[in-house]
Amino acid sequence: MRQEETIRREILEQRIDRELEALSEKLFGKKLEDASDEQVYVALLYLVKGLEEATVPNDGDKKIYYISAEFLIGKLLSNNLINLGIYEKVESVLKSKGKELSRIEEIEPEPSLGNGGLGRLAACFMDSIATLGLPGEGIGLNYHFGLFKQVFKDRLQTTEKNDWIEKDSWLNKTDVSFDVFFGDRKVTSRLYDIDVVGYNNGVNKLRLFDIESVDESIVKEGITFDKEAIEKNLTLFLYPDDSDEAGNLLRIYQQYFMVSNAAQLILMEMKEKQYDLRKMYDYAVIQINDTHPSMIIPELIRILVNDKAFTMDEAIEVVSKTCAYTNHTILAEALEKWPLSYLEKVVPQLVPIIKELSARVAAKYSDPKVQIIDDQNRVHMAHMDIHYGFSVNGVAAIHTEILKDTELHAFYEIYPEKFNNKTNGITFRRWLLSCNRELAALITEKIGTGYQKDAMELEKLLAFKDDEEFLNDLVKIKREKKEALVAHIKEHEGEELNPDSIFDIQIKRLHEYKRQQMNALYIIHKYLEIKGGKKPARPLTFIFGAKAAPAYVIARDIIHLLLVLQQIINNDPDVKDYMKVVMVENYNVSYAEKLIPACDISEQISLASKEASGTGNMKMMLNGAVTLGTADGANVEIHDLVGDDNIYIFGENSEQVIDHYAKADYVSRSFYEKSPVIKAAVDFIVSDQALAVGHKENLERLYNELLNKDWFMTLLDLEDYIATKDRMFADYEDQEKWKRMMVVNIAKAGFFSSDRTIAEYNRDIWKLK
Ligand code: CR6
Repeated sequence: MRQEETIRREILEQRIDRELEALSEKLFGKKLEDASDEQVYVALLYLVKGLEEATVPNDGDKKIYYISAEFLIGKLLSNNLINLGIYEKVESVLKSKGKELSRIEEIEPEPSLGNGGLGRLAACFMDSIATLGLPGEGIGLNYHFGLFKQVFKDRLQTTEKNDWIEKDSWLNKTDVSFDVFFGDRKVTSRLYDIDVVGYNNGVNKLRLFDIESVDESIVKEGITFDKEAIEKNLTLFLYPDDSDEAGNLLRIYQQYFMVSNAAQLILMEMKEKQYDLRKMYDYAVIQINDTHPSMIIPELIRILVNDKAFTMDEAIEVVSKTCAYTNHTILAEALEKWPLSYLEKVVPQLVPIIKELSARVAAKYSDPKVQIIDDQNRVHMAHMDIHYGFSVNGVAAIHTEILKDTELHAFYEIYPEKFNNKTNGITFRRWLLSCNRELAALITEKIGTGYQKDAMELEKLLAFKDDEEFLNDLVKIKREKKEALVAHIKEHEGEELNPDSIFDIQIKRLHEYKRQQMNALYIIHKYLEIKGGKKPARPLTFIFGAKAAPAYVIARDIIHLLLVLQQIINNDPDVKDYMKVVMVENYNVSYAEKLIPACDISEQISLASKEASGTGNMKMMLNGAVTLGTADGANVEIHDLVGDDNIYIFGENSEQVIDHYAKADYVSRSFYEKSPVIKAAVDFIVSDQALAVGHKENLERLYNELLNKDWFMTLLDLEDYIATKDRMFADYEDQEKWKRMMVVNIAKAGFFSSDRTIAEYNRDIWKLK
């Protein structure tokens, strides 16, 4: 089989040239060399799709269905060329026709099907499931405008629709269509598939449901639209604004649409294969990614009881043995609790089932903490998942421990056997082989290609820790990547950066717990120091990328502050040669692919206990950045792997933080009053200088929030953060030391391959052949 595969691929490689010519002729009536870059892109799209179709699908008796509201897949062309093993060949064929593959890659629009880490994780998992040859599918929705596109106006975040679907795209329209019934209406779905090709292995599918009646034209200014026109708006946006009831209902409509289609698809496939529904768990495992797909549980139970002659007991047993739940956060706000009255409006058919599930729990356990329906008639989706699924996993070691000891402790007491940890991972295909081809080539030159299949082999790099030539090559590549980023930022943001400066990068969703505001206070502190005559040893560049949820006011205020600082600092003749600040517009996967290889210092500074895992931390480490972080999420595991000498950990730990919450003894104002450094930085937010550039309303609100509330304890760790970051900048000047830290970080990153994560999911939860 494998040999056959290799021969087939070789023949295909020889034919790429001819096939591309033929496609160009057929599609555009032109020779490839005369085609425009846009046309070459389309020809490549069809070439790759044809090759994927010819690849053997992963098959087996049991299949994993990974249901998720988000799949942040990023652009697919270069990734798929790499996974098919034909990137170099295509590149050289194009070169011979005067075409540049890297320019053509830019033409592809980025699918806007996700929001942050959870969605990108789902995409990395799709890659690893296919690569490990496991039969599996992702199931989600085909949002036409996805998450919003971020546009800065007057130093404020504004939102526009992100129009990503083109006539020629990776989406394949299928003939699968289902009826989905809501209480008061019915919609008809249409399934679109995207092929997910593994690295030198079989293909799986990402299955995205849409509605036939969707109407893009109802979106008016920005991202506003009639939230009640479900037949038209259902698949327009990911996470529509939920600040009013209509928005909440729309989210429930979307979630039910997703799980109703998923259930029908799974049952259809089981029927086709003539599987015994009473042994559903032998053929299917459903991974519920966060709580958005939780209604799959009552929906499957409903179908089994109503249409398949199961008793309630039988249906509950079969479904509970099929479904597993992943928790991605301990933040209460992110754990969904739907008012029963909303569910009655949207999915009345599920309400009796949910009530029955809840009653069974109530009959057995009196603890209010474990109830599904609480005393305010809200349905706790995660609680339903835990009672009626067979596995509950956290996404990093410390996160799972916090779930067991604190957040979900009452559940852990009942079901200790259900709890397990699966530390997140990233696909090295996209986050090394594709985004940093030069580094991948250097690694291959030293240790061969084995690490591409077994990431733990990266440890072999440790043998080159004192190899001057290797260290210098490493630094050279970092420098080239910084130059490339400088050019990109110049073109897209209009800011001029210095590639000789230290690149300190914080890229992730904007949230107070992630503490971009603490980084901003550091920047103010540094600015004031330079104004006072204290120059840094080397210029510093602070780069941010982040979108704020449109309804999250303080998060938008923090973006405003960052843009105000960018304006002030980058235009101050006393300072701009020593430091610069850039907040990039519309941060997304494609931008991440440019930022991560150029990063020197990886900012992972969440309030300890709050970041379930983080995955950007892993991507930056793999690309030779050194982490500046709190003992939170996967930072803890990075620390364990690289040791004290190759990471900078600061701030209070999760036990101390959890203790502050328990005792309610954190008072931000006392930190402000105690420390002149903190006071000066915080006061700057509402100084005349800041107000001359920014908006009073936003800056004052943020200032007051920091002084009077500061729920995520920014000021708690600020002094330690400043001291640690300063020490890090000083250590950067010892380049012999820094280069070795880079090597250790790359060499120890193997553990964070999503191939390892998926192998663990399969070993402990899915148990596929
Ligand atoms: N925001 C966590 O916060 C984790 C990812 C993926 C998050 C983050 O620490 O790495 O999930 N949680 O597990 C949620 O989305 C609820 C995230 O992306």
